[in-house]
Amino acid sequence: MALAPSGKATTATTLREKNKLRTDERIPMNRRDFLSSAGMLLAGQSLRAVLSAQTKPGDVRAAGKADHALRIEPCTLEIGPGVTVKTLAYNGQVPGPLLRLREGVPTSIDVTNASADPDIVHWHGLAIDSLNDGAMEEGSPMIPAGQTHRYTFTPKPSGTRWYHTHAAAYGNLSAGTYSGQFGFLLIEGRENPAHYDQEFNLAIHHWEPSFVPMVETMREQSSNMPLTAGSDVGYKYATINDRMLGAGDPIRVKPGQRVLLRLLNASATENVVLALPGHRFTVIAMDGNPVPNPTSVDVLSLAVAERVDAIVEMNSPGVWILGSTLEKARQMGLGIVVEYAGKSGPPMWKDPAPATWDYTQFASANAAPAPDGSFVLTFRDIGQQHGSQFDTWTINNKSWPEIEPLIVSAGKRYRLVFRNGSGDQHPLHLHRHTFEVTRIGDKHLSGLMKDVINVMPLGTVEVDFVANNPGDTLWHCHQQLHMDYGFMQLIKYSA
Ligand SMILES: [Cu+2]
Repeated sequence: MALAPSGKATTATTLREKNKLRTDERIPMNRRDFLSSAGMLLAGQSLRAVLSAQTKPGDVRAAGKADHALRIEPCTLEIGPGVTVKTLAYNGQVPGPLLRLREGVPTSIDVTNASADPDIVHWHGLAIDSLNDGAMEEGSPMIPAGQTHRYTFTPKPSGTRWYHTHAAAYGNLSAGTYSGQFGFLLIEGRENPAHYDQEFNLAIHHWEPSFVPMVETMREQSSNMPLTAGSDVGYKYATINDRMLGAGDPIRVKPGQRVLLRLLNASATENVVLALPGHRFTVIAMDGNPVPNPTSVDVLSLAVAERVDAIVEMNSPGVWILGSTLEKARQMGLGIVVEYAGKSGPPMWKDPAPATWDYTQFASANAAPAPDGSFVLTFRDIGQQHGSQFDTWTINNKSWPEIEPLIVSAGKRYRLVFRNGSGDQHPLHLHRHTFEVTRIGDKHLSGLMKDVINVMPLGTVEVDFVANNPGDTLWHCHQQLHMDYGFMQLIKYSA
């Protein structure tokens, strides 16, 4: 079991002090310094001094207009009748503006940080350089409050990517990926792999997070729902795009249409399981990459940061709910209405047959090539450290930032053997590279190219990547609580 016996109860004082520190210091959210400072305050140095020494100025260029512009700014969303949330978002909308870029065509994006804290944008799923990737651990600069930074890169590979903040949150549940800072980033290649009549981009998010001290009890009760992530944070509301179930426009379809759904789990911490009664999803791409074996399923699972492109044949006229398979989650808002032309009435839901999510069904069963080298990475929960209200995570008994990088040589193929020694699920993300999933438990597979893989409790998963994009590369758990508390590591290229 992942949980420390001491439990999750945190005093209001601890939380207030933590938030006070963050508010008063107005410091850049630098994980390395924050953690080492919080853990073992360096004698004679203020936290501010320690942190500001590491700050890089934003790269502001007055000359020339960028191809795209994003503004990080506060916004208030009415996600349902009488339900409003205040958050930070891009250009005052959730999701942020849809960015459609051409594969291989250089682009520039100005990001203005009109929030009160330093921030950073990560271009998730791109083979991009370390300085523009948007992870400060790799050397990308934080954007100071009030400044504009220009990202320049040549987008590749094609597919459903996304962009989001890569700032840490720690105990501040309005920061990082708890906020509305996410958007679709579609990289268009030469060929469109599927034909369809309509397309919809659907981003899932959870809102109004709060600490959930009784998480052990909750996990026990949900033990028959193995696809639901446990976490130490609970939420009041959930949305698809910016609306709770029933509060926004429905997805309007006609019988016989083929509809492409691009689904993105932009939740900070929650994995989700979705169904559309009366219909099946033909999964054609995962994390934006075409799958070797497109397969139809009744139920889709998306761990944090995962994407699924699915074709739905609209052959069951009516008014339906596309939503979470958990009733409680649908009541929180996790769903959207699908309405056929000429049909009306309350949307219908039917529980799907119990299903286990199986990545291997979308892959090839052929063996993947042998790697040139392997890294065995075992992760555990070591309980609360340094008075934190959240558990700290280790990779081979070390936590970020006190963890040595993995060293790779350009051109070689490496296998990452992920061994989950905990009772939590972990959606693991590799930056700047795409990996090939080569083993899930006892099953060997190939051809399934992803940038996030969910590792089940006590499970083992292997992924291979080719070291073909020199520069510092981060891999981490995308569950915000886990990445904030130790669960990340750099990969460095040898000179
Ligand atoms: Cu994790």
